Amino acid sequence: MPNTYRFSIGPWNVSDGRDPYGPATRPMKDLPWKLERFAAAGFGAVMFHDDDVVPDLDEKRPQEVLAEARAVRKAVEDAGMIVEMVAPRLWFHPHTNDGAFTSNDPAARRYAIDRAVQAADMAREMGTTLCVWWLAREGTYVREAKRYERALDQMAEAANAVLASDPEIRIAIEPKPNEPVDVAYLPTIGHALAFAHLTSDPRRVGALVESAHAVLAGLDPADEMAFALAQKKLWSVHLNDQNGLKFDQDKPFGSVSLRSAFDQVRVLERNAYGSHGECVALDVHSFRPTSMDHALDHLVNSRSTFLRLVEKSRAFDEAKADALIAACDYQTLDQMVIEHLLG
Ligand code: GLO
Ligand code: MG
Repeated sequence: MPNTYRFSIGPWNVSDGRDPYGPATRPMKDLPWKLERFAAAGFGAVMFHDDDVVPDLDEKRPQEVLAEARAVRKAVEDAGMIVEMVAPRLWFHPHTNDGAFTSNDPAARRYAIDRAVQAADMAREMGTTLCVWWLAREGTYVREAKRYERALDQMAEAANAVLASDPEIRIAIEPKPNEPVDVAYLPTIGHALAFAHLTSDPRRVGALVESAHAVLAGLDPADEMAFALAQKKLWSVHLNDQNGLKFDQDKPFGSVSLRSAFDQVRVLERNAYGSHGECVALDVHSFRPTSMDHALDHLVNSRSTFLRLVEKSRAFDEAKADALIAACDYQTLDQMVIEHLLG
């Protein structure tokens, strides 16, 4: 049976266009506006940061936070979608200036653990067992300011607190090698999956591969996916694209390297990705000059490129490719892939 895919997007993927060098270029829209358009555009799932669900959650009591989370779940489900995951935003609050789980300030570390546990509570309340951890500030600007071994213990302590809070909760680590930190502690899928074994329940600590982050690490996104898939630990993907080693670009899927996008789709297809409920999430951003009339185009276009590449993947002449591989005729194989994508 061919795979069918469920696509997931997040409220932050429709932004007001501000960047570190300039102000908004579009109006900021609220969550109801976004959910209505996500559903109308045919997306099946929504991913959330904890404070996308409940703004100002630090000022609210735990029961209030969960009640608001239930209301957002209802809005998502009423619109015909599901909640894919909840991610604690551990990089905005003053307590996370020096890192969250690995801050040198014990009060800040406590804050980060409490917030990660609360995000897990919210996930359960919203009908998902998946928490995504993009460990934005777990790394260093000044290497001598921290000890890597201690940081690993601190991150494991945080993971253990979340795992202990609910027997079904799972953590998918989204590695990224740099930005905002200079050097991240968990830069690749290999690091993330090895880290899982430092926690109290390695089976419940897996990974999310973001295409752009793999490129920033100098790695092949398809290989990063294959590595996690081989261990049944690819619990989500953030498909997008990235033009070389510079700031994180979150370009539309396939917009830089169609061939790399094809290889990513091919590995997902080959491994029946999605058959255990995993979503194809698109972590893409609009180009800054984009107008409101085109506010969702980067998402719709990325999905359409993905689906076209699924067709390309299914139509790829595997027998012919196998014969070329057996003959070690990689020159012809290379051109066969190019012709297939051009065709
Ligand atoms: C940034 C990340 C970020 C995460 C999101 C979910 O580089 O890709 O967008 O995916 O915060 O945790
Ligand atoms: Mg991402």
